[in-house]
Amino acid sequence: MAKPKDQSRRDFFKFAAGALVIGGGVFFAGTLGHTRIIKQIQKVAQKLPKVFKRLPPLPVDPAVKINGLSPLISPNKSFFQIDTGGGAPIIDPDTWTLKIDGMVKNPITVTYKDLLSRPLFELDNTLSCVSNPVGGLLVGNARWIGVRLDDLIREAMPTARADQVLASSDDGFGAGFPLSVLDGRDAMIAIGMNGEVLPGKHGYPARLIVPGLYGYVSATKWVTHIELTRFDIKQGYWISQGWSALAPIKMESRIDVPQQGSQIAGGKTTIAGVAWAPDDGVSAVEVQVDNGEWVTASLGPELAATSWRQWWLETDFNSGNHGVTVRARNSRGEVQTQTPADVLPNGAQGWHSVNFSV
Ligand SMILES: Nc1nc2c(c(=O)[nH]1)N[C@H]1C(S)=C(S)[C@@H](COP(=O)(O)O)O[C@H]1N2
Ligand SMILES: [Mo]
Repeated sequence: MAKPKDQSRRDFFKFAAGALVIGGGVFFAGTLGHTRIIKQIQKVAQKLPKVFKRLPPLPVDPAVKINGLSPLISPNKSFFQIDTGGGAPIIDPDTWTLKIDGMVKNPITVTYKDLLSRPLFELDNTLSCVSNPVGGLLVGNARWIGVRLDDLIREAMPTARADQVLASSDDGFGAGFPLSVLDGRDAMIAIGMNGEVLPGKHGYPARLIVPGLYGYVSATKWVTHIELTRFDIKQGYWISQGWSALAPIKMESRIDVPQQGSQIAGGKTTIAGVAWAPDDGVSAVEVQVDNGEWVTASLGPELAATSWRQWWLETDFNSGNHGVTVRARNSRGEVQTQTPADVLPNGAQGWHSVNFSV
């Protein structure tokens, strides 16, 4: 899969980051000291250059008016974080390189400066972890800034044998997806996130973002190597542990408010949350209150088909116990799958419900 680990360096990072690895390889943020080192490195790093292809400014966020609703854009500082361990490595952008090789006719190596001098574009994209349970918080929406991945791969000229793009970092992580996924969608090597230089914990100096795919098969942070290879030869980090090699993000919807088990005041109540259906986009969200008829919710702005949408519905509740369920529809009219599925092997599915009392 990935390159051999440099153990002494890894140990240093573990020490520096006060690493804490908890079940399933989920890593929780490093200590202040570590964050400070990363910040110092980022300070000397270049500011983000002009973006070649800007998106229109963000619309007014409905979350400003709806208490408890997820913001349209997840802030960098609270964006969910998943690492196999070790936390953010300390990478000097002046010596960092990204190699693209393997089954290619023209292997290339790019520096951070090379990346910054290419045409940068913005992408509104929801990233989900495959380990996100129905109703879970391991999903976030950001305006990413980067260079087109398909352009770079094209320059490397993959041979006919290659069927996988396998991207790895020096800490032993690797994530692979079909070469055929580069079908014109806006996959990128990201160097910016929500108007800032990519934060250390989210992959500084560069990471991959591939719209429509779960992070473990696509979103390699601190990426240093992209190898064109074959699925029947090599696979990403999580694949040998029972997770699917192919992993498109499933259509899901989540209720943010009211929260499960909460007690709310009676009268007019806003039920609200987010829904995502990568590739096709969310075209409708429906809400069922106390096993009644499904009611169509109001929808927030659609930044892109690959971006989540906020939804909300005002309802009157009398005192007592209540239950609410949500489901999304994509632009092809398909309804989010009701049959529950566990996160293993390729992502949770099912309708999110909450119970609360008035
Ligand atoms: N180098 C590296 N990249 C990685 C991972 C990792 O453990 N190491 N985790 C992946 C997984 S499982 C997910 S869901 C996303 C999460 O990205 P985030 O931490 O920026 O939210 O990063 C992906 N990229
Ligand atoms: Mo993940």
